[in-house]
Amino acid sequence: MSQLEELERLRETALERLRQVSTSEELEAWRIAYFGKKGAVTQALKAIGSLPPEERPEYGRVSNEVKLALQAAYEAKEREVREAELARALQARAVDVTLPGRPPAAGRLHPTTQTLRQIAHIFAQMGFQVYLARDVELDLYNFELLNIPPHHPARDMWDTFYTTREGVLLRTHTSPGQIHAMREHAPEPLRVILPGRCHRYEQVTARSESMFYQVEGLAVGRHITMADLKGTMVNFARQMFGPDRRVRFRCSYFPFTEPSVEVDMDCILCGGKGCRLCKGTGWLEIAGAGMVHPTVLQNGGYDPRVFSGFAFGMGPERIAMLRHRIEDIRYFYTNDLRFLQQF
Ligand code: 2U9
Repeated sequence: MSQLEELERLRETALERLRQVSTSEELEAWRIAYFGKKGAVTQALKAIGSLPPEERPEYGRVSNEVKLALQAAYEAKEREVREAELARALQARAVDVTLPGRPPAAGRLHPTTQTLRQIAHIFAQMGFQVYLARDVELDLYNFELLNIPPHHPARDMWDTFYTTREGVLLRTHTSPGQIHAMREHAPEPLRVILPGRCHRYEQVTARSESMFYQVEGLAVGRHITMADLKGTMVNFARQMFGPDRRVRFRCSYFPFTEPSVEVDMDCILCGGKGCRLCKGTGWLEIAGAGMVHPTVLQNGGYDPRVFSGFAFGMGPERIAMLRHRIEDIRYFYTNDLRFLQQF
C-alpha cells in the first residue's frame, strides 16, 4: 500500500474512531492517538522526510489536507461532546420542580424561651412591660441597694461569680435590673417584668444549674397592697396552669420585700391529694413574692411614705418543668435535640 493510500486509510480510520467518541475523556484519547507527540498524524507528517524527493510535494499536500480535515472533525466533535456533557450535567442537576421539596428542618423556640414568652404575654395583659437589664452588675445593685449590705448572711443565699474587677459580678438574680428600672421611672408608677439569665456558683444537679433564667416583676405606685399582689399571682397561676388552680401564700423571707411570701398552687398532677410530683404535699411552689421593702423603694427613688409596691420572682425552667412534667433541669441546657424537639 502506497504512502498516499496509507494517508487515506489513516483519514478513514481516524474519522471512524472519532464517530465512536462520546465523552471528553475519549476525545482526549483520540487527540493524543492522532495529534499527540507519537500520534499517527504527527508521525505521518514527519514521514515526508523519508520519502523520495519527487513524491514529497504530493505527499505534503495530501498529508496536510488530512491533518486539516481531522482537526476540523476534532473541533466539531469537541463542540458536540461538550454540549452533550453539559446537557447530561444539567439533566443530572435538573430539579424536577414537580417533586416535593425537602422540608427545611424548621427550628423551634427553646422551651425556656417559649415559657418566658408565655409569662411575658400573661403579665402584659396586666399592664407589665418587659425591661431587659445587664448580666454583669455592680455589687451595689445586685446586693446593697436590695437591702443586702456587705457581710449580710443573705449573701450566702446566692453563691456569686465575682470578677477580677472589684465590686463587679455576674448577677445572681434579675433584681438589680429593677433598681435601674425604678431609678429611670421614679416618681412615675411602674409595672415591669424582668426576664433574663442569672448566674450562681452552684453545684449542677437535677434541680439547679449555674446559669439559669429568672423572671422577676415589680409594680410600684400609690396604694398598692398585698391584695394586688395576691390577685396578680392568682391570675398568673390560672392563666399559666388552668382556670381552676387554687393558690396559697406561705410566709417567707427575702431581704428586698417585707412581708415576703412563697406562692404555691395546688398540684397539677394530683389536684392536691398528694403525689410524687408534689412530694405528698398537694402543693407546688411556683414563685416567691412580697411587698417591696421601704428601704429598697427609697433606693429606687420612690418615697415609701407615698409609694408602695409588690415584687415577685420565678424560674421559667421550673414553670416549664411543671407544665411539661420534666424531671431534670439539666435537660434544658444540654442541647439534646431528642429533648428540645418535643416542644
Ligand atoms: C426589687 C424589689 C423586690 C424580687 C423577688 C422573689 C421574691 C423570688 C425567686 C423565684 C425563683 C428567685 O429564681 S428563683 O429562685 N425570687 O422568690 N424575687 S421577691 O423582689 C424584688 C426585687 C427587686 C427592687
